[in-house]
Amino acid sequence: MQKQVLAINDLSCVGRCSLTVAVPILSACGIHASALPTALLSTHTGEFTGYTCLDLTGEMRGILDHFATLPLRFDGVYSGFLGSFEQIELVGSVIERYRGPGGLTLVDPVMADQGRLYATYTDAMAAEMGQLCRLADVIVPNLTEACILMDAPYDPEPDKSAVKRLLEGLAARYGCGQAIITGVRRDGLFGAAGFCAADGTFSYAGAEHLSQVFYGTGDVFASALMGAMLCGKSTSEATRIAVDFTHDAMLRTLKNGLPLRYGAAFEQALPGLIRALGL
Ligand code: PXL
Repeated sequence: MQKQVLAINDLSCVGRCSLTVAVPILSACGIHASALPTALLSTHTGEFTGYTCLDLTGEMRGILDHFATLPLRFDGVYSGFLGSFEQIELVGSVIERYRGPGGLTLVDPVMADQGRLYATYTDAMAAEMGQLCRLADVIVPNLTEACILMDAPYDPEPDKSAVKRLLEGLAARYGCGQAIITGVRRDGLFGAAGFCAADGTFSYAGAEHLSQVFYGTGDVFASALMGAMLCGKSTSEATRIAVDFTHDAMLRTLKNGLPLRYGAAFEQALPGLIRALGL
């Protein structure tokens, strides 16, 4: 039967990130994608000024009340950027309400990068994000977020054993079956390191490091990872597929001379993702 996923993220009208990335990528994976928008912005917040932003926490409650009247079943819930403490709590209740046996909950604890919490994030919100991670089957923090979640000092280039310790620590502390840390360098490559608690395996998938700053690539990666996992791929297979897809999207953006602030041109990389999934 076709799988159905609820993607909880903001809707930035212009600039590929959050919902404008999650919905098409999940659809390409053959999944019925539904959306719960957390905020409506004219653009994403990187490299744009003067953008509009409407918080939708109140509307989310109304949407969820309506959902409660429908015979809805989600095989997966995927959450990304959340704007307030209250919203993180609300997403926790959505996950508890909708996660079913055999379902997959993926939490991307978007809250920090480059060793620092984002300006909109308080320590209380970061702690609440930790609570949300406890409800997840899969978490995909970047290296900064992984260190915050583990109360560990930030090290931008941890060695192999430090990454393993972080991964095992995350899975143990937050009770997640799978932890994948993004933005990990290894042997001159840039990619993601994963741990699957069920079989105790570690994996790494990297690609050539691109020095340019892209926006929304974390969302491209997490969406493809979610799609691949729902298609039955293991932690290591799904991580490899998502890294290759994200890298392909970034390369296409550069090759076509497209402005980076509008995000990575993942659209023409979708056929490759579909092939990698064997669909
Ligand atoms: O994850 C990327 C992203 C999502 N949502 C908003 C953003 C960004 C990146 O800048 O600004 C609103």
